[in-house]
Amino acid sequence: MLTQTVQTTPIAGQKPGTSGLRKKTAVFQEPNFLENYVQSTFDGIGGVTGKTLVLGGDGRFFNDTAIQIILRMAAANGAAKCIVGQGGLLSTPAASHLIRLKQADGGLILSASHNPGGPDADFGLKYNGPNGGPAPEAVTDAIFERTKAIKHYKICAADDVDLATIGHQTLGEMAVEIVDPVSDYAALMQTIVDFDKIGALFAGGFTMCFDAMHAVTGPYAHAILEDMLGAPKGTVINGTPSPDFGKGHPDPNPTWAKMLMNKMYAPDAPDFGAASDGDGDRNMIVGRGAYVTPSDSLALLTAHAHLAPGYRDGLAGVARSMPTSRAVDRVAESLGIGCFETPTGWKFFGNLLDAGKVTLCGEESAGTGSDHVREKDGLWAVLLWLNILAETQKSVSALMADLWAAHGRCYYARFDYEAVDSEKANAVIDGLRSKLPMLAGAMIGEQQVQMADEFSYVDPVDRSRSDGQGIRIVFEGGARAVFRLSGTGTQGATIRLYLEQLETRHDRLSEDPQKVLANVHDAVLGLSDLAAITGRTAPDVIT
Ligand code: VG1
Ligand code: CO
Repeated sequence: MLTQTVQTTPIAGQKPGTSGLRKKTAVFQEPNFLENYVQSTFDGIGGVTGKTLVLGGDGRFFNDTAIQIILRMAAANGAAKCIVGQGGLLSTPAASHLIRLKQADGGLILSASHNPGGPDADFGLKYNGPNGGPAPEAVTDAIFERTKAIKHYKICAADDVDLATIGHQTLGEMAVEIVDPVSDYAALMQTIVDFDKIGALFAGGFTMCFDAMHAVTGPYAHAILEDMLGAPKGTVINGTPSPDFGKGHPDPNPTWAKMLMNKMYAPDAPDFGAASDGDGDRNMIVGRGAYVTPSDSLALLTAHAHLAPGYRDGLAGVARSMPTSRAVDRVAESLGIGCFETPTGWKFFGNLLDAGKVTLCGEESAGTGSDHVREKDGLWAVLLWLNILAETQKSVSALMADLWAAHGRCYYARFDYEAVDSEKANAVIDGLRSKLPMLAGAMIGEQQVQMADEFSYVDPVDRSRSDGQGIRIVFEGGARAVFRLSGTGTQGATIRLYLEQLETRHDRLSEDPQKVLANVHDAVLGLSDLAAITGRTAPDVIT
């Protein structure tokens, strides 16, 4: 096998964001771009000589080509072994599990998650460490530094690896094992939730629709929901992964999962609906005529997790990202367990999970997970919901009504202003930052500010510090607003505005969220000058 050292020039400014590096596909396809970033990753983690890596992606356009390049580079860099999902497929949680199960040294996940795929859309690459979780900031910083200095990369000349056939092969000196992407993950799920109970639920006529959105969870959902749990064929829709996600936007929210929403709000709606994103780490939960916000879903799972075998002994604690609503805080308090508030992005949960401080964690962006892997896990959340539905024999809307009656309801919405000129987006945040010192105690519209700051996080385990994690404004009376810039977009900047309003009055628990949030919305939008600075009068997406 011929190993080549190819001279190259640094790639400017390729900083991994909230979840790895995300770019337009065409950028990843530029000569040497992927190679430079992969070599920077290998260098940034101290080389891959003798290491075992897990490799797989969500099946989007360029997935297969990129995997062959990465395999040839891993071999040239002296890796001992690569474990690859058959067909190049691995959901993000399944990759996290494989890293842990096989005690690999890390893994590379090819995905731009919920971003669309295709030649004109997005691609991404993420490195996960030996604990199965997204690289912490110290590692992504090291990778970023290498992208600025890289002068050559190593690759070998070899035929393509046969990704279709399960079993063992070699690429030069490197071993390659092609594994079934689903079986180990499915076996893990059987240790966490009660498959017999859920099977009995389906046998009793319970109906469900799972929208895989033409993305990676299709094969997982067909195998687990239909084949193992006995849900009727057709329960899973859009279940074949496609390189451009059927020209869709594989983001499980009411805007993009329209097909599922229409089914769930129709007169003959199934009992339960769910969807997952491009790489299978997100989930959307919807009952018959009842959409559940991700923040509420985290609170509900926290309240009832002990009903599933994997959590029978209770939870050590929970964690949520800062913009996620404080619904879970209220449940955690009633359970007498700790509740941690972290910056956005799953990498911040890793240390808490590793240290055994938390068992469940989640984000407002449809991410929920537990200590079974080190990523958020879409299908796991769906299965835990099913376990709870089977145990309680209640509907989704009845479970939510009970939760709100017990803890109050945190009305919640997120407004996204996408593809904003980066300078203008920064100006909005800078403007808010400059107003922070004057805000405490001030009246904004009809609302009095209790506390306003820019969120900083000190990791309770390794004391690492992350600044600039979003502007938060907390009001007297249970309202809160958060402004932050997205770290996953590929075009300009995305401003996210997160709004929350707690309601504990029992006769006000079924209001229209937008109406309840109108007050805090108008107050903070005025304060931010967002419309004046960006020229945007309405968000692109509300979730
Ligand atoms: C978004 C979400 C964040 C999530 C991240 C990765 O990040 O807000 O909660 O962890 O996507 O999710 P940002 O920086 O754009 O707000 V995934 O499913 O794309 O890996
Ligand atoms: Co995702």
